[in-house]
Parts: sequence; structure tokens; C-alpha cells
Amino acid sequence: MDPITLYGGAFSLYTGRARSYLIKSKIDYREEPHSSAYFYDVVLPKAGGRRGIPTIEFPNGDVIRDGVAIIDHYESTNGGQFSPETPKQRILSLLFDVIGAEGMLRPCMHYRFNQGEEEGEFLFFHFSTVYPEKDGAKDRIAFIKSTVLPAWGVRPNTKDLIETMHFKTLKKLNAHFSNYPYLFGNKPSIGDFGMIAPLYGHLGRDPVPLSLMQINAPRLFRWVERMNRSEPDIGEFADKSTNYLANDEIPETLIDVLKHFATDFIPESVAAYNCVSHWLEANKDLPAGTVAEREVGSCTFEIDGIEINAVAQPFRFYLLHRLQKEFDSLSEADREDVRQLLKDCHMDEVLNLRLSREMGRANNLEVWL
Ligand SMILES: N[C@@H](CCC(=O)N[C@@H](CS)C(=O)NCC(=O)O)C(=O)O
Repeated sequence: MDPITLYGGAFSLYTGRARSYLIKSKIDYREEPHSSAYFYDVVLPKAGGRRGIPTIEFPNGDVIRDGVAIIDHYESTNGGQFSPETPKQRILSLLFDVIGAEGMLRPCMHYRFNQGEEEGEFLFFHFSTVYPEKDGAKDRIAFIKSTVLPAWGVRPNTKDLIETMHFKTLKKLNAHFSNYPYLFGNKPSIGDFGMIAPLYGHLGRDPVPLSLMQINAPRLFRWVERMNRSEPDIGEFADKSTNYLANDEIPETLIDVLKHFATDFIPESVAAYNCVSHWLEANKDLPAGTVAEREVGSCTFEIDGIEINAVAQPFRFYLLHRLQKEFDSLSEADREDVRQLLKDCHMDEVLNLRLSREMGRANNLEVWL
């Protein structure tokens, strides 16, 4: 069979998630930048006109844009190969997917764009692979620094908080991956793929954050390597099985990781929920099928006495809705167990943040239903 084409970037956050999934699934692919005439003329119109990576193209010309949709496509054709089957692991896997996709953007953007000379040509080279036109890379980097960073809450007053939180992230995940090769034991899950997005492209590959990780969290660094290798790559562990933990076990180390993430994921999600809800209220007449923009306003919340202002993204709730739907489909007894587990992780609020209007997909774009 001919390989599929993965339009992406070596340094791209979301490409890292789809690439890892393709590698672990042993799917033959070739990676290409999304900057060729062919991409603009042939692929982009089929991708809803949104120039986003990852986007994949099958040998028959079909196109899927968006990392979540790409993984969904394969999971629906391979019987959910990387979706745990037991209730707690299943729900936490989806929660890690949201945290990885939406909840770690501040450290990702800070560590990528606030470094100086010590990274040499690294950033510029990578941007020039996807913005090859004259001054394209320079202008794009300048735009991100001046506009995107502050909009996403990466400002001088949040720098110390972002760094302190990231250091804790490294330590907590290092503790977990000292005992287990993947989040739920010896096999990667949807949650692992979500988490590799920030932890590879930005935080486990750019020179400065990479060395922070290698020095302070070597076992987490091993997980990052492992997620980019087709074999299980669990040589340093005594247990060589390749399954999720038995009896729906959730290790204490994972609960500890989630409690840490809850310190900003929950306040930010609540603030973003209020913002998107107001926006929906004010835009009641949107016809079904209207494209959901990536941002619909900004929200303010506080962490450790520091006020943060950040854009509110409907996509966060598109992902949370998947978790909520899964939760609703459980038996009453399982729902109680899962609710208690989420409480122990300080994450139970995620069950309540349900927008008044659902999102779906049409023509490779997220739309309001
Ligand atoms: N929800 C999308 C987000 C994809 C996304 O935002 N990708 C970024 C780069 S990591 C992008 O395409 N930015 C625009 C560009 O590079 O032209 C996904 O999960 O795939």
C-alpha cells in the first residue's frame, strides 16, 4: 500500500501527536511541509481552507485536517486500538487528551519564544521550513511574540508562575514514568498521544526546554523518546507485557499529576466556559453548521495570586464534551466511581462544564450544531 502523506512540521506541537500515533500504529507515512504549491492548490481546499497541521492525505486523495480527527479516524477503523476499555482509564485518557491539547499552551509558548541567543538558529530554521517566502519566518516569529504570546497569557507578570508550574510538571511526570512506561501501564493511550503534543514538539525538543527535561526529568524524557518509536521501548522495566494496568488501576502517581494540572486547568476552563457561554448567548441566531472559530473572546482567572488573561477556545469544550459523553454512557455505579476519582484529582468540575450548544465537524472544520 502507498504511504499516506502527513503535512506537518518537525517542530509542530500538534503534528507530534498525529506522528506518534502513526508510528505506534505502524502506519506507513511520509512527512511534508504544508507550504508547497500542491498543498495550497490540492490539499487546502479539501481541508476546509484552514491551513493547519497536522493534515493527512490518503493515496486516493482524501484529506483529514486536525489531529483529533486523524486519530479518531484510525481508532474507528482499528477497533479502538489505543482507547482503554475500563471506565476510569478511559475517562482519564480523554482528560489527558484535553490537557495535552489545550491546557499546556503557556509553558509551550513561553519556552519556545522567550529564549535568546542560546538557541542559535534553531527557531528561525524551523519557521523557514513552513514560511519559506522572503521574511516569512522572521515576520511570523515577530507576530507570535508581539500578539499571540500576550493573548495566550504569556506576559512578563506570568513568567515566574509558568516556570514554577512547569518545573512541577516535570517532577510529577518524572515520578510517574519512573514506575510505568506509559500513563496507564505498558501501552500508550489516547491520553498519551494528547500529552506528547506539548511535551515533544515544544517542551521536549527545543534546546532550552529539552535540556531542562533531560536534566530534571530523565524518565519523562524517556517517555518522549518512547512515544516516537514503533516498538514498546520498555527495556528498563521488569514487566515486559504490553497491556494497560489490570483492574482499571489508576496509579497514585497519576492522581498526583492530575492534581497538579488542576491548579490551572480548572480555573482556566471555568473562566473560558463562562466566556464561551456568554458568547453563545449573544450569538443565539447562528445557523447550524456555522464554523466555530478558534477563539471567541478572552477570559480572566487567577492562579497563586497572579491574574492571567487568555483567549477562550471553543475547541477545549469540543474535547471535554467527548469525555462528558463517555461519562454519561457509563453505568450508575461506574459513574460514581469515576466521579470520586475525578474529585480525588481535583478535576470533577470538568463534568459540569457543558456548553449550551454542541460542536461537530463538517468539511474538515469544527462547526456549531
Ligand atoms: N486542533 C488542531 C490544531 C492544529 C494547529 O493549531 N496547528 C498549528 C501548528 S502546531 C497550525 O497549524 N498553525 C497554523 C500554521 O502553521 O499555518 C489539531 O489538533 O490538529
